[in-house]
Amino acid sequence: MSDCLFCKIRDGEIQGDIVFEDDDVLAFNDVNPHAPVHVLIIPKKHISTVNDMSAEDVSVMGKLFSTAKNIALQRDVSEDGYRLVVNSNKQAGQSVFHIHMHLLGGNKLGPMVDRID
Ligand code: DGP
Repeated sequence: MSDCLFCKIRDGEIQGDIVFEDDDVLAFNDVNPHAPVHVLIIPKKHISTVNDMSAEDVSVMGKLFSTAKNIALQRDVSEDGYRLVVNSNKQAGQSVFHIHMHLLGGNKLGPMVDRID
């Protein structure tokens, strides 16, 4: 059994508020939303970080973007705008080590990162 939280949501061992699923991709609402729309989009395949991607994973990463586009349309944030974020490793704030794309929208978002001088 996997220790990965998002693999457990994928496998139904932990309940997820799923908004989209196909053979390769799963999307569910973030448990701790930072915006009115905050959806996490993951490859079903366990890949820990962007650093762990291989050539065969390129197409599923493209599917994360097309899924984000479709969900943004469904949730009516396409026109006003939304943000897609993939944190990679600890210093970037990654806390769950299964690649996930954050889709954030529904209000005006602040600066993407604190300015570092
Ligand atoms: P990151 O910091 O980029 O690794 O984002 C991880 C996100 O995962 C964070 O926004 C909170 C969310 N999260 C953590 N645990 C759960 C959970 O059990 N269910 C759901 N739906 N989201 C979770």
